Amino acid sequence: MIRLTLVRPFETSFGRTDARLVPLVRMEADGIAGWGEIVADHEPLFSAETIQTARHVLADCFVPDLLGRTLSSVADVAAALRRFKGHQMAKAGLELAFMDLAARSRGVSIREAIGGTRDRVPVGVSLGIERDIPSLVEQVLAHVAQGYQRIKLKIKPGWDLDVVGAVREAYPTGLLSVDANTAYTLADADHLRRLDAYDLLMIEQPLAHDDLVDHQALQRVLRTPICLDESIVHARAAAHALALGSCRLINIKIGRVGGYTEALGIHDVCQAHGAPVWCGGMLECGIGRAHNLALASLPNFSLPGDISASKRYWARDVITKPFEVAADGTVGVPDGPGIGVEIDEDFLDAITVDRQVFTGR
Ligand code: SMG
Ligand code: MG
Repeated sequence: MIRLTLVRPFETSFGRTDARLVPLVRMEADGIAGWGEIVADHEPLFSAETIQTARHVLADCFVPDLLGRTLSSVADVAAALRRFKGHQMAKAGLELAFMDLAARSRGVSIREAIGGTRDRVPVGVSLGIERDIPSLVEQVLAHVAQGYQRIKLKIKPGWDLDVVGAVREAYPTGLLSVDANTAYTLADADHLRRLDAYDLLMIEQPLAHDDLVDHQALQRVLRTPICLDESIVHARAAAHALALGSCRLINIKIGRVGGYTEALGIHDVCQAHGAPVWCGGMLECGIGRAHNLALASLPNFSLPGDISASKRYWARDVITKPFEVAADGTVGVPDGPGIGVEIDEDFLDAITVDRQVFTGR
């Protein structure tokens, strides 16, 4: 467990983040180590999981189960954990570490291992709720100047139409989207329809985290495409959402869906439906970010991901070469073995607040 402080607080409709306690998973076999990151927060605000629930299910259920097994592929990890309900973020920590370990031991990058086709991926930035509109517009222009290809604004009731209008004025033709993180209900449909005037790429998760039916009703009256985030917890939910017309696109977060197995499944379901996907973010440190880049190298990731430069959140990242956004708004996918990044072990030790070790055999 490491502690990292954000360079600037990040505020969404459900709360404000100043720092992250990040549970990392380091999985070792035959002297090779693989790394994963768990994107749960202190409180169950984005989803029902927390850092403490992740810790509990890993230590008391998942790890003891896995230590008794022979695991040949990440699908074996997913299959072993399938009988345990929920806890996707905790499961993802294990799948990610296993994937890194397995790819490293074969000497290939995760991108190669999963059939990724891009060596650079287009990126956008997610901008939080600010104290006033001019401060947000300043953030928008600063990030556009850094090359980001798409701007996403966090919205909530009272911080929506005027905000989007002002940003549209300052950024008239660029790719712009909004993310409500479940802050509205279907009773707000007429209000949300007014967002159609701003030519948004999408509105992300306007309604409840566990809803597909009200989103279907809302999408019927909205011209702006709905993108589901919180509601898509596995590939079956993605198939249902697309069949119902609850959304037109989906963001994939490996953490939210339990790891690579479901993330790849969602990618394929969306591709079969002709629905684009993009890679979401959970304020990851360099380890989670490297996994996101590998995933986003797949062909149907056709829209810019929430994969910002390390410096967007961290004064110092946990990897030796922080991620940078090039002037063309892309980030390179590491091509070394596994996640392809080197861990800054000294820094990691310095910010480690707790550690638990589990040994098999
Ligand atoms: O990693 O740049 C990032 C964050 C992107 O906005 C982002 N994530 O709902 O998409 C989302 C939010 C969830 C995190 S809120 C703490
Ligand atoms: Mg979102």
